[in-house]
Amino acid sequence: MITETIPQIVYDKLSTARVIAAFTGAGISAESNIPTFRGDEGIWTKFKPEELANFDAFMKNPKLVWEWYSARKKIIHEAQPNPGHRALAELENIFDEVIIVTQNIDNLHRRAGSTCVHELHGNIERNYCIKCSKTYTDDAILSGEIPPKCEKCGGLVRPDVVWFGEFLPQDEFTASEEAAQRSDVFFSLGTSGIVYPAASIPQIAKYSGAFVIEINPETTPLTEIADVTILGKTGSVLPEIVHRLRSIKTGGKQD
Ligand code: BJW
Ligand code: ZN
Repeated sequence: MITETIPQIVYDKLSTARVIAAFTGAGISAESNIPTFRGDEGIWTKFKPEELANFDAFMKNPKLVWEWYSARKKIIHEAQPNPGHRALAELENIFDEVIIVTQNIDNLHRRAGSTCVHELHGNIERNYCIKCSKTYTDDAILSGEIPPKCEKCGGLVRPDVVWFGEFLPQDEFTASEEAAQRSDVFFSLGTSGIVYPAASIPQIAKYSGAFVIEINPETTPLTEIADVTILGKTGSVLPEIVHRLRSIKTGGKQD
């Protein structure tokens, strides 16, 4: 079902659910003014992913890649969680278990208060040396020369994010697969659903029997497997769901 309003079945399924999983992409942070990747406003209309988001590009031109990441670190550092992030964090007060599986590198779910977050594509606030793996905070990196060099071995330091052609962190991916398998209701939120293997997570949820709810202003390849696609922004739709759900759980005393 594709709809612009929230159908009753969403509340019916949530009312009996115990384990909730939410798979998120750049769209959930768009309302925090962090640009998405694809689409008219996406950063990849201006920058080519093959020139910036892979290891060969980094080795060929570390300064260019680092300038791009430094600018994005600044935007993300200054961003605040929006009502969509906060509504997901709020779900922890309603359900036994809420697991966030995110493709985002911006840390906004944790900053909004979510306590169980699996990051499939890394975290832009972390950095590590490509030679000896020593880790660095942003404070240590952004105050020095660009591209940064490791103080221990002189190797190049890179942001701890997953580029094209690189493996996803195995433990995070396994935990995400398990969350998808165990969830009663699974949300797919603000993602184009075209980057693999991350995009296989909603499919695992669907084939494991979860009720899949997609929220996105546009349909995506994941619309095909979603039980309900709500065409809208996560920053408006999620708070509405949470508000109504709280009211149902408290027997209408909140309305
Ligand atoms: C809103 C909204 C609002 C807007 N509310 N919604 C051919 C076929 C299949 C696979 C491949 C292939 N060729 C290569 C591959 C593999 C490749 C891949 O999937 N490529 C496809 C793009 C074709 N994958 C990989 O390389 C992965 N690794 C891998 O496969 O390893 C195995 C391997 C190892 C060795 C050799 C070969 C294979 C790694 C993928 C890493 C992705 N990394 C990035 C960059 C992270 C770092 C950084 O940020 O700089 O991760 S790419 C980028 O895309 C980022 C995102 O996490 C990811 C997904 O994007 P997302 O989140 O979906 O954002 P958008 O912009 O696409 O969509 C936003 C959505 O929000 C839209 O739908 C809007 O409508 C919506 N929206 N406002 C709700 N308010
Ligand atoms: Zn080093």
